[in-house]
Amino acid sequence: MSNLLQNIHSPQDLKNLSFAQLEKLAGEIRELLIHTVAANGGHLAPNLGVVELTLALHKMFDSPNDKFVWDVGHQAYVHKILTGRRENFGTLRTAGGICGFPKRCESVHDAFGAGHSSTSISSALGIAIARDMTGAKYNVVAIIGDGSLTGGQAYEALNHAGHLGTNLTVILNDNEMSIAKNVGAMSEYLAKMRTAPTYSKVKHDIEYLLRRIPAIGDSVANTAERVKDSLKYLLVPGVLFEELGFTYFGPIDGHNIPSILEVLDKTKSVKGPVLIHLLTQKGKGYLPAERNADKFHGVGPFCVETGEVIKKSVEPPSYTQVFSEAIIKLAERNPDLVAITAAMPEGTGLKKFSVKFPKRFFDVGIAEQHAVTLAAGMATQGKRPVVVIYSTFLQRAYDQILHDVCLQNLPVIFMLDRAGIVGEDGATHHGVFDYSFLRHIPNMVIMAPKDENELQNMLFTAISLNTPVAIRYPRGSGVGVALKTDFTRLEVGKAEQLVEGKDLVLLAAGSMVEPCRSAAAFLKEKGIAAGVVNTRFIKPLDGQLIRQLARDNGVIVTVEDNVLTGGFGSAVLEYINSQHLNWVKVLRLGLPDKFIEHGQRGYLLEQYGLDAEGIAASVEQFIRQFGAGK
Ligand code: TPP
Repeated sequence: MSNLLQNIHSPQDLKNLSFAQLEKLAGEIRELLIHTVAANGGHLAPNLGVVELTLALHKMFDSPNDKFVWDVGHQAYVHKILTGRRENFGTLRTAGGICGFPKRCESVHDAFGAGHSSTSISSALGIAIARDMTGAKYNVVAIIGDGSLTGGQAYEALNHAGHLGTNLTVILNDNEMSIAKNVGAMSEYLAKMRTAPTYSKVKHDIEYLLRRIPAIGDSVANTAERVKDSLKYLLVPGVLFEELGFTYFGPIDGHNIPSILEVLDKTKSVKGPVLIHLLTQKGKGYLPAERNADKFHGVGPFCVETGEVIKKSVEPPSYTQVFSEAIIKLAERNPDLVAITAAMPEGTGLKKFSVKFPKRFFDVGIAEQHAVTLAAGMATQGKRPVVVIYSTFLQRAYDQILHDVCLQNLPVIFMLDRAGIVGEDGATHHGVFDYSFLRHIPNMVIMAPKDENELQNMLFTAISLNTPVAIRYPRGSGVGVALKTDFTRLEVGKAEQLVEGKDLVLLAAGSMVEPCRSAAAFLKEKGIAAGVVNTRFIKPLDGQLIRQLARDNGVIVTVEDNVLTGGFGSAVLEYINSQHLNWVKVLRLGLPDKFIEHGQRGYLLEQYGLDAEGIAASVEQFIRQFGAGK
């Protein structure tokens, strides 16, 4: 059997393929997707669902002249395969290899970069407006999932596009799933459209009725017309989008290439914005992913035959798992405790909570901003909301944290999972800005645990406080300490001295504590006595201890997996400056002022000198250059 895919080097190579060949090609692409993701991990189910759509888009349009904007961008693998990146596709998500998301610097075919959701319609509209201003002629297509359509920005953009009447195609890829089952009233509306009689059937039935009304006077006919008009609001699919100024096409089978091509062709001549509603199946063509689209949304390496995820050697439970159990225990004691997720019940560890306390659990969709202000509202009424959002996605809700929570000093607890370097998802997903974007907001308390027990104790402590609190913890396993069954309240703003050392002290934040302990051991072998402090509180800092360290050691090394700009080390420097501790020598270790690429987490930490060896090496060099002690 000939292999069609090996001859596809650019979208041009699709132009002469027949429907049958395109269908065969779809099968070959699915094979490549499954085998590559089985080896490297990645977003399998979303990509399996858009194979036909992507083929149709590249056959009908002319990228890079025509522009495709992929929402979130986790489903752009097929697009990458068809746009000159097939041969390199085996490097997907590895350091220096193909990125798992669209990236403008990777290819001219990636019209807009993404990783966070619900931005596609805005950026596509921006491109289309710019096109019209310059008098250029090309098509702009935004592809957005029904999950991403739960994000507010998508509506801001629809609202604006409908108002302007700009030529723009929005493809709604409706698979009824976000990562988990999609939630919300819009999702229910889309479901209604799926089952509602199609527009033509309704129109046909009403026209039939109208024809049968005998000519018994205008009033009956008028009434019938009015009924017809009103019925549209009940039955016609897409009326909501039509009312927003879009021409709606659908729902259409998103796995039928001829149907997609037909509708794309039709829309080319339509003036103003168009919305095409495609129905697809997440995980299509690979049974384990069809059955378990949630698990295969983003998956680690797995066995192709069985669909079983390949387990690494026995690892301690993840921070997420520890949190998942701790919040249940604490919720049993406190009936006011409620938990909120923005479309990530599984990833945040809240699934178990949702089963145990369905009335105290809220999945708001991909709506981080709403999640935060919702929590603020609940907190005014005595509830204790725990908002669990990955560090990177909380960036969205900066003003809500500032204006709705902190300004009113409301006791909302933010659990920032996946903080620090996350690994293969790369620049859009690393949670390396949170110390910087939270630290300067008044009333906020920020903690970072050194291990699993401390995570539990921090949550316990946070619930007892009457202020906003953020607790940030990394992706993956904890350090493997024996889990305590009881909780201890931590003293706010008190650090923990772990190792004494006369030459310098390593002031470590959160997941940097363990590597710092090892670094201190390496340094000891070299004759350098390094102390280690677990800072625990990034805000408020333990000023008393910093003053004492300044007096006793004279060399302070701060270590954080956050950008150095405005991060923990900056906070220590500010404190030292405010206290006029002018003699102290400070070395700040953390991430540089640039976006960190994708690659394995351990590899990236090593690259940026944040593993034990790297920390020890930087300290040794500093001591050689500037001397130890005071
Ligand atoms: N919050 C933001 C702001 N961005 C994100 N990328 C996420 C959360 C995590 N996330 C990635 S994809 C996804 C979520 C919640 C679901 C997207 O669902 P949908 O748009 O329907 O795409 P599908 O995977 O179903 O094709």
